[in-house]
Amino acid sequence: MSMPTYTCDIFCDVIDNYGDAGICWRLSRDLVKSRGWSIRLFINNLQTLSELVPSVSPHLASQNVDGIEIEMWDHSQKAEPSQIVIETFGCRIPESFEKKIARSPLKPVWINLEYLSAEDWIEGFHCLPSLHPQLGYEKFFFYPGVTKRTGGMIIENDLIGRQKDFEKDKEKFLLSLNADPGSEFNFFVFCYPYSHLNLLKDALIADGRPVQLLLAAGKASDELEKLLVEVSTSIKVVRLPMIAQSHFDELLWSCNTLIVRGEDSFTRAQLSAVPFIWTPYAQEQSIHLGKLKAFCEKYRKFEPDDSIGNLWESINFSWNQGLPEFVPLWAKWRNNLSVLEKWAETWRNHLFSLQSLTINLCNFIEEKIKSPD
Ligand code: TRH
Repeated sequence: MSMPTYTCDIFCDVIDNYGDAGICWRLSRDLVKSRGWSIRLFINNLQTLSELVPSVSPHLASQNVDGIEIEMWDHSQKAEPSQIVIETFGCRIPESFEKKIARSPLKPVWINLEYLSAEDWIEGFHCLPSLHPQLGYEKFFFYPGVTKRTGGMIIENDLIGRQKDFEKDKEKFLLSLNADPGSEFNFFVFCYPYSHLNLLKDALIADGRPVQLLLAAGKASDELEKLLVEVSTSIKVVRLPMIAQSHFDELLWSCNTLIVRGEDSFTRAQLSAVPFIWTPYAQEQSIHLGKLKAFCEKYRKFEPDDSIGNLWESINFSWNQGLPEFVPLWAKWRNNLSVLEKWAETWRNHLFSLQSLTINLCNFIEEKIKSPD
């Protein structure tokens, strides 16, 4: 049965870092690839997008890459809305465009795609409409999440097949990064410059087992590398270039443990089934720790052994709060890697049972198109 295809505008306001552009691009790609939708991406920072997608030019205000029409944000002033308009992460789309949505003969379905959270309250808000105060037009909130009553996460159809196929290319991939393919423990680190890097250094030294650190491009890795310069030879440091987003999963699949951050690398870590430690984006009043706690509660339901659950929880909190327990916990983490791997796999199966956010979002939108009220 062929699926209906639609035209769709996605608005991306890059606030900082890579997550906003990263998620908008991932969604755009998946809607084109799996649904054949025509996507027009309005974005206000081509530089950031071009770092994730090297075939994007940071200088071309209009361009088509991988079947996606990319337009500078301001071009929306002269554009008419598509059948579907997705604003991301509560970015306020230009008022003139909002007015055009309300007037459009296409009666666009207007979605606000929110940030991922494991907090319970999002279930109550997922798919709820909100009426624009002046225009009286409905916008629907769509929440990515980790439970059945949320939108789930973007899971590409070919993800598992790609991961299986990658096994045979792993050695070549690691060599291409100047990493040793024979290393017994590959540890990917992607965190923030304000992360507690000294603790990580102390933990690696105290543990003493050989480790190959694959350090993501960026300032945090510059700092960590400096800290590790005169440290024992059991720690091999590999500085990575910015890897194209299309190969980011391969990097994760090459590792035994990951430190990831924000939203998109956090979701990809979960989908890789490689044990991970999460660095949520720091927010005022420690809101991010509440998000970590909420995730932890959901995640722990999939691990029957409380001592392993405690290990995950305490290593994540000590990492994010800069507590010295992180150091002995790291050794414990390595000792329990196979159990952590099994747990990560069980969790991934759970995420698959929620279906891809792309499917859930498309089903929701198609329903709205069929029966608008
Ligand atoms: O860059 P981030 O910290 O983004 C964050 C979060 O989205 C956060 O929720 C938001 O509020 C804040 O930005 C403004 O982390 P995140 O979400 O993991 O995004 C990183 C993206 O970069 C992701 O798509 C993976 C990609 N990436 C690569 O493609 N190659 C690389 O080499 C690296 C290091 C990252």
